[in-house]
Amino acid sequence: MKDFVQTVNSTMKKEKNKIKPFTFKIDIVNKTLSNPDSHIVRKLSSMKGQYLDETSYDEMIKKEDTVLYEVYEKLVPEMEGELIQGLSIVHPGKVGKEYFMTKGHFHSVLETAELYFCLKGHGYMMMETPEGDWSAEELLPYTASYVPGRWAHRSINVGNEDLLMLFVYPAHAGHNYATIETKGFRKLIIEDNGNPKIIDNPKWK
Ligand code: S6P
Ligand code: ZN
Repeated sequence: MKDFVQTVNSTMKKEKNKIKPFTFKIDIVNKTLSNPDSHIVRKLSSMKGQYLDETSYDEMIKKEDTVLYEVYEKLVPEMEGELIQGLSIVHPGKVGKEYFMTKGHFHSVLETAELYFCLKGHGYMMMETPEGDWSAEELLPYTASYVPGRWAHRSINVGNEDLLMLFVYPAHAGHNYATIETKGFRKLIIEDNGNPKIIDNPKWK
């Protein structure tokens, strides 16, 4: 099995008139949410072609299809006005010199924004627009990173422990993964003498 997406709480109907106020607890020790509606697990095999060092990627995957990151979500009706929220956990590690990272995506409704709040770890939010702007925002515990509408986003763990973040985004946003899968991000983050370094992506199209 490659990645998996598990719908944990299938009894919760995602209809506007059924949704009620709720509260949830984030457990940063056990790295989960209380009563998550879904749990996404993404492995190395879902990132083919995304890492610069393809030889290291092939060698790693031959040994094990390592879990790179996980996402727990509290789901709500996928309509304008509602907000999806959840916990993302990017594990520490590297493929060659490049740190573990999420696939990254634009929102299908391009103008929708997102907020990330770092709870634990050290990372960067890599972002870019279709117009060619880019930004890499550092993530440390208790920093919040705002992803404006139009900006593709990818979380990168540059530390030695899990990178935990709470995220909140408009429920109708949707995900466009295809553009990043095809083009990549303009910039990458690699380790250079023990420190993260932002470099141009030579494979960017
Ligand atoms: C969704 C939001 C996050 C990501 C998560 C995993 O809009 O940005 O929940 O889904 O960080 O990243 P990705 O790129 O695999 O969806
Ligand atoms: Zn997003």
